[in-house]
Amino acid sequence: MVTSDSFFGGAPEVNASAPGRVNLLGEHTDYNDGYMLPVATPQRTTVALSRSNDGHFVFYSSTLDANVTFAPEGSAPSGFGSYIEGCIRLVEAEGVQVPPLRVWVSTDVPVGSGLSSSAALEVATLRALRQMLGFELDDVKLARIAQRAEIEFARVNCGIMDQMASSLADESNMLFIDARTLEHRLAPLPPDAEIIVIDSGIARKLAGSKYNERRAECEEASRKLGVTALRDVQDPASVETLPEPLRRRARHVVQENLRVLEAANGVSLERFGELMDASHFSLRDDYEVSIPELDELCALLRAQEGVVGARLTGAGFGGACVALCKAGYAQRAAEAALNEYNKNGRQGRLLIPVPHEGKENNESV
Ligand code: NG1
Repeated sequence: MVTSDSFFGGAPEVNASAPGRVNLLGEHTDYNDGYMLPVATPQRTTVALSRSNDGHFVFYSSTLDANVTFAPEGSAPSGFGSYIEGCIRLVEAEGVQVPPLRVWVSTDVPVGSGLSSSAALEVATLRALRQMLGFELDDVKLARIAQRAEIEFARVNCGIMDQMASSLADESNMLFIDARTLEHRLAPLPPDAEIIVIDSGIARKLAGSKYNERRAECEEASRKLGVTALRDVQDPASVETLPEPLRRRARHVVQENLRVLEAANGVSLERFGELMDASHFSLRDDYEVSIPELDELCALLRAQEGVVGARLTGAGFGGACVALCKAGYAQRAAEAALNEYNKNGRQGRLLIPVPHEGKENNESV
């Protein structure tokens, strides 16, 4: 592994960082122009930059111990370099001259667990570029460019939630986001709340193809209902006229938006938990993006003292579960749920609260 000091031969010109995100409520709503409530993760991605003196772009990821080098007229191969190159090319498209750079990346946001390590990389890269080159870029525009980098360069057809959260959320408040207008505001977590996130250890194999299938179903449901997007459905009962499976897909999105709006206005911890449970059951039964392992993990979390609600978080088909509990209960509840879940050789691991340094993630259980 190459340290930042040895990569740059001293200190870099600039250093910036950005968090991952965990979505508490509002799943599969962003591409339906709807609402969501993510918080920032304590884990962050750091990007350091200096001008390159050999005329080439050189990217190094200390997490992957991987290198990418290309000439200014060339491009990065697919992989972590394409997210960084995407940010650079889109900043150039805004009229900013970007010189060849050396870029050093390091992250403790878990990759592939649904905490948006890609958005953290994009947002940290754009923050570092803004700091080095001194151009004007507000945090919402920054999130939009980060999303375009993901869609156009990493070829992932994502909504705007991840980049908005990484750019604007913090750890102690939820960020209410309206995906259509990009209006956003910080909303306090319910009083005395603590967050648990556990990776199920199941890779999100079908996430890509099924994600696109769900998006297409939502678009078809909107067409049949005569609305621009499911966010525009005024009468929740109107979705009941749709043919299956569109009826259940649309019902999830419409009800999920209502849950977010209720939670964003301030509810008790217990009510927030009920809304999370309802979200999970809707994702499982109506949206059909859960798997038995996520259902089991959520049930185990719900059974622990102090836990008020649990749901899958992210696209589904694997990845992580998020739970909310009373302050002071998170560590014990997470460890007990994980212990039970990991019987029979499963590879679940604690992501939040962040396991103590020096320990393997699941050594604490
Ligand atoms: P995850 O599964 O956390 O990557 C994906 C989308 C989000 C959103 C959620 C479902 C990507 C990169 N992100 O999140 O925009 O649509 O699913 O709510 O695909």
